[in-house]
Amino acid sequence: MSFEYTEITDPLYVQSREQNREEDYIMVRRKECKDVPISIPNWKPSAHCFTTRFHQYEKDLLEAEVYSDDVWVASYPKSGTTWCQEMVWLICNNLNFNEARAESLRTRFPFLEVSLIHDTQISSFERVQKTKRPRFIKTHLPVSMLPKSYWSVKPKTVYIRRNPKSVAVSYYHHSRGIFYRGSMESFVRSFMRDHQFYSPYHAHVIEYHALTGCDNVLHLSYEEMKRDLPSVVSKVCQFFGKSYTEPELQRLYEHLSFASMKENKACNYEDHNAPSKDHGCFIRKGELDSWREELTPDLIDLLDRWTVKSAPTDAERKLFE
Ligand code: PPS
Repeated sequence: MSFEYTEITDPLYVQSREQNREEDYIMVRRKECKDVPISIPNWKPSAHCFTTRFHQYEKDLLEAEVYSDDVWVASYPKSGTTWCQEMVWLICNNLNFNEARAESLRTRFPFLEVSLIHDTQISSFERVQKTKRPRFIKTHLPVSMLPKSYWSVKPKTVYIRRNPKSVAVSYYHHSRGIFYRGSMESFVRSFMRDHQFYSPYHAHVIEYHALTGCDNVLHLSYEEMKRDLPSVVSKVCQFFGKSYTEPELQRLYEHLSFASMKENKACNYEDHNAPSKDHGCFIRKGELDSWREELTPDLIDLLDRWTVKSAPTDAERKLFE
């Protein structure tokens, strides 16, 4: 077995799972990970939160084929993945707005490991395998769990991060809309104890930023997309060797605006796996700091202290501003 599994015995999780109808989570850790080029001294892969479903897909995940013309978008959940995917897909596809509106992002940009999260008709690994090249692949996997051949092929990858307070709030609404029955406070506390899917959050972000010799990875943040979309688009165009006229770019900015994406069914995941409308649409609020209104001062303080503890260096801490 390439992974080790540890049951979560934390009484807070056990109690919360019963009260809040949480999933049966388990911590999964890649045992050996010599293939990941990382600059963290004495690095050991973290254990990440998944469900026991993971057992079934261990091999599919590690042995998944990776091609040099793949385009990957990676992130911790709720970090602006969908927004980033739509931008990347359009930039790489000659701004084909017609196809982008006609075909769901789910089909254009499949989610590699979604079968780890919920039942799918066919395995998502198989589906991605069969996708016509060049493939566009979404993943929330941490670096230690990327397929083995990722590290020899090194396909172009855009990693997007978002500040922990916004992620916490967005993740709460997303989970609440699907299965979670607890309060914002219980959710945030369990997020800080790494008991939400894909956690720990900080290690996810820090590890992607500590990769060495990986000029195939472009790092972006939700915050910079919000503050200055044109400069992010320019970086992404340069990364993929693309250039567009000013009127074309104006159309792209408009297409990627929150108002436009909220109305765009191809990006809205308006199906059974989307959060229920009570907790907002998938494309919900799209703000930089709506956490100020949604989190209590105590939770804000706890989240800030958690970041200070989990990101010990100044450079690391900067990733979470
Ligand atoms: S997921 O489920 O992990 O793939 O979610 P993800 O796409 O990473 O994150 C969803 C949040 O991104 C916001 N979003 C946007 N914000 C601004 N502008 C645009 N165009 C946009 N598109 C998506 C979305 O609203 C979610 O954030 P919150 O804070 O919940 O609104």
